[in-house]
Amino acid sequence: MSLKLHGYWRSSATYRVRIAMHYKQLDFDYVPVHLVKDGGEQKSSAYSSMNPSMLVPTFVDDDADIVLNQSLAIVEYLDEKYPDTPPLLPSHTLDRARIRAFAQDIACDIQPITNLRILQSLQSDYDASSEQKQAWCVKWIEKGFNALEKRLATRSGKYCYGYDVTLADICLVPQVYNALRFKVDMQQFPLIQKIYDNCNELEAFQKAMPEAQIDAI
Ligand SMILES: N[C@@H](CCC(=O)N[C@@H](CS)C(=O)NCC(=O)O)C(=O)O
Repeated sequence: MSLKLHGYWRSSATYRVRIAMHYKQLDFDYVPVHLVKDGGEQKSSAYSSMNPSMLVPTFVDDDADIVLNQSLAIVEYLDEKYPDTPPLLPSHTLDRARIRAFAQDIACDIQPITNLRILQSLQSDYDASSEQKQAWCVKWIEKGFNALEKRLATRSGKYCYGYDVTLADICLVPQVYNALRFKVDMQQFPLIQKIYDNCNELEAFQKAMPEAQIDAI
């Protein structure tokens, strides 16, 4: 198959792209990259020669000789490349900017500080315990979610931005999945929880769930 997504079942950045690809009903091969086994396959020479950032996901289109990293860039590329599929960004400039800002609140300001290599560094460089690492994640996710909950109070409908699925939902759902893993008390965030539940009723979100992937353990 020409389209490939290299990723890891529990990686929230990979999860974003999986949702987008299923939502757009694109055929693709999912290629697992184990982030922990043998020190992490993302650091292998085979993977890092394709993606020197040594992070997942990496999107590959063999037919077009395209290799892309960064989940938001990949999703926006797919949105533009396949205009006959359901859009993930609206046509109105200001709406697009607001949705990108919401997505970046998650992808730039929450997820990166709770990423695997940050947690590994907290442990190896600062001797952080498992409890301290978990507390770190809960702290930054809650801080981010407090802001998102306020934003949703002004603009959400069934989904983050009105009644259509957008890039914002594609970022929110994997971040909530992470929050649940780290045992964040979601009762504090009723709108986020409601949108998470609404999205997960859709087939594309179900197909993209970590537990539905071939590398899930
Ligand atoms: N900003 C990147 C983030 C990529 C990222 O952080 N990926 C994580 C998994 S969600 C990863 O590969 N971690 C491996 C590591 O930390 O060594 C994107 O959106 O694609």
